[in-house]
Amino acid sequence: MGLKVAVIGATGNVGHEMLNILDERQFPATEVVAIASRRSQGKDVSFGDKTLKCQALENYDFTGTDIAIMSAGGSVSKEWSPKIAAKGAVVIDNSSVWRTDPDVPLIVPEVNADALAGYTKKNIIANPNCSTAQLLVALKPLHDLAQIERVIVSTYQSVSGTGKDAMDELFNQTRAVYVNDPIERNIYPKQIAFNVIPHGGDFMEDGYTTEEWKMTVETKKILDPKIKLTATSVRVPVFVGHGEAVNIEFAKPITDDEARDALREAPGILVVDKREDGGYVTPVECVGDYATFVSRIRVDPTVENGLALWVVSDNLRKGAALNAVQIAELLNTKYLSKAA
Ligand code: 11C
Repeated sequence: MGLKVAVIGATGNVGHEMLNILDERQFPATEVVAIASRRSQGKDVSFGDKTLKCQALENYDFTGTDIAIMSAGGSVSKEWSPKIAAKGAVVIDNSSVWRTDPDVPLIVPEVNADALAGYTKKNIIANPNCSTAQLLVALKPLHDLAQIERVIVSTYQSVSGTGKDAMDELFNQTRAVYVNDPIERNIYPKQIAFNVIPHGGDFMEDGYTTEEWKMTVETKKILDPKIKLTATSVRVPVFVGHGEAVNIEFAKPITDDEARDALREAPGILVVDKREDGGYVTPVECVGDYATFVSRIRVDPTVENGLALWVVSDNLRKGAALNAVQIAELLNTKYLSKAA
């Protein structure tokens, strides 16, 4: 017997990919239910070759639901995850509200699958921020090899990380530049078309943004609390696919060849690293893919035991929907399997 799965936030960018990925990976569900806000009740969403009608979160009875995969934002999750969990469904939540809760495992299956066992405390599992998920898939095999001490990350984050309205803003501003119309801004504080904005999330007192802070605390919780990480999050005029320039300092010596070999063997990674024009992966090439791509692997000679690399992945997939579905798969095979 399979599972009953609810996808909450089914009309959003990530919800759409969750439904696609559940179908693509043939998740063993007997029933998949699409759930959205009351405003989207009755709206059609695609699930493989089927169409699902969205049901309103407020009216839906979660009794009998096994897994609720949620991407509906922090305030909805804060209110609804405990209510859904109390009905017996395990919630896999894509927002940031549960990630630092010590009673909620924060999981990247390729990195810390064993931590999933702790989900029974609240019946809630957190999915990391998109920029953290792809980074940690790449850091894990290198940490196993030579023990990471410090990481410096600069992100190149696509506008789909902000949501559908931000994708429209990039499209409309780009068009406006070409036809010489006034540039309208509703989502970002500065023009995003033909520009980059060194700001993701909200500003904190120390000058970092929440987007940068999340990478630090999530890396500590998922991979190793001893790792020091500093990030600069930058929004770029790309629709889908987050890039990251990463500098890593290790406790032990490591060569670029050793790093490349370890990354090639690691789950979820594709190494594309030819030292020639175009011998690396860019965001547009990773759209729709499951992999985290690693390119430009080289020694950083400015520190002892240093490496520099480029990491890119589909932020709506490994950064959100795919990671959530992988957690659901792990939950099913290790803890919930109803197989006869
Ligand atoms: C972005 N990473 O690209 C964000 C989106 O904490 O899940 C997801 C924010 C989060 O803007």
